[in-house]
Amino acid sequence: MTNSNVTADYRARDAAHHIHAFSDMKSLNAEGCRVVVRAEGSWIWDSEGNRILDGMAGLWCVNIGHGRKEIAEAVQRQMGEVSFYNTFFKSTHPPAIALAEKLAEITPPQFNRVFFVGSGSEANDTVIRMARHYWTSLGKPDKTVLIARHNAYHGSTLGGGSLGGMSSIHSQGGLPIPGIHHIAQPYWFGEGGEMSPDEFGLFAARELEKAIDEIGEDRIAAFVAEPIQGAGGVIIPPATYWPEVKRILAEREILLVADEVITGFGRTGNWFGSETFGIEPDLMPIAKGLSSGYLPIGGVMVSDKVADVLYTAGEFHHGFTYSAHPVTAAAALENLRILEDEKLVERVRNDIGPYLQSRWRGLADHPLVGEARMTGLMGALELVPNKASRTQKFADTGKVGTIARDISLGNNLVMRAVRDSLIIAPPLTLSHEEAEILVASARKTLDETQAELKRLGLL
Ligand code: PXG
Repeated sequence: MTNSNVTADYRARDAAHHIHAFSDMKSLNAEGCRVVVRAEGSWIWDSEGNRILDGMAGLWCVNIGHGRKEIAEAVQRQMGEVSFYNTFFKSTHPPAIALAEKLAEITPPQFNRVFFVGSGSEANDTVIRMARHYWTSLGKPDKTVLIARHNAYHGSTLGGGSLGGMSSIHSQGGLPIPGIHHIAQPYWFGEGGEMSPDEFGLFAARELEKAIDEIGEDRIAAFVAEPIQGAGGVIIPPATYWPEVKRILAEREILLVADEVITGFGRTGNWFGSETFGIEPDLMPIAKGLSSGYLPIGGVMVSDKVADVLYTAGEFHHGFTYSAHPVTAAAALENLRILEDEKLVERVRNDIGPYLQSRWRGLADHPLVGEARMTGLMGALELVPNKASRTQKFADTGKVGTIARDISLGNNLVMRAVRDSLIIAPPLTLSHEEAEILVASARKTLDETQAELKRLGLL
């Protein structure tokens, strides 16, 4: 069969039976989707034979790059020993023990215990139940409210989708669940108005203080936030934001939950985004980079403060069949070995991080770019109709972002569109040469997008 026949066959079968995540199936099937048939290092190949630079590391997760044989071998070894056993009924197994021990070693010092789950959404659902259970165990059952932020992403289960601040998710299936309160996000470029970034950082942090005062500290269980919002558009808070949140919480009895599902495992140039921003969370959901996406595994890191209470509170009626699944744990352990042995976190901090950041920020000179920002290896380009104005936006938000994203794919670079911004979060193994290709393709994409917008009368 020719490439196009192969693709047509795949597409027809996919269209007939497969409901995709976060997709309008009618329009997806009309258009036909990309069939990814191979992946190696920073690259994916589609069924048409295109070789495409994976600027999104799969879905913010393939930190060690695609196709590492060592993970396959570790998985095969574990399959041959114990392919599955549960951790519910007074049982454990060597990979769960070793991974929990390793996580205690590499996470910040307050974390010595982990609750395993299968995904970031499950981690955040676990956080909701665990934070409330913690306060109940301390004799404060009224502390149930979780404060999170508009435009946050914490998953798409009932709990994770409720904690997240995406109105599109809330509009379906009866979300949010009760007891979740959303406050402003620290998105200076989009919402900072006339304030300087530092002024806006303080303003956004003090929205937390205001909410606590309104709701009452005696009713609040936790503040939940991504150190940098990922799916919300790589929103890097102004330098004043996290120190002010820290001050506000230091004066109050409220748990801090740092959702490290994207920012964990080297993405920001430290093992965890909490370290990059100097925060000390009480609970820390993790997933994605824990196994570099090779197999689905996540967890909640539980600080000594919380664990010491939970351990006196009897049974926590919570868990999943695949909590600490031995094969996923073996994959995660091997992934952590690679991150450590190849010094990939240090590489993001001292080498490829600063290298790509300087090239990426160079794109700010393009007429379409209002801001080019990046921390570690997660970055965004804000596309605007008029560079001179931060407040002027394209009509019909999202249209220009989607046009640019599609042009980027045509240029063999995966970028993700969020509203009218373009996002990247490449593998931490990205080479300097690949960084140059990435930035050159992004610039070409900007040029072609500009021409297309003019053609469509949108510029
Ligand atoms: N927390 C954060 C911070 C995330 O980014 C989750 C929780 C949920 O993880 P699971 O494993 O349940 O998907 C995420 C996931 C996107 C996109 O389009 C981002 C995520 C997932 C799917 C799509 O940017 N992040």
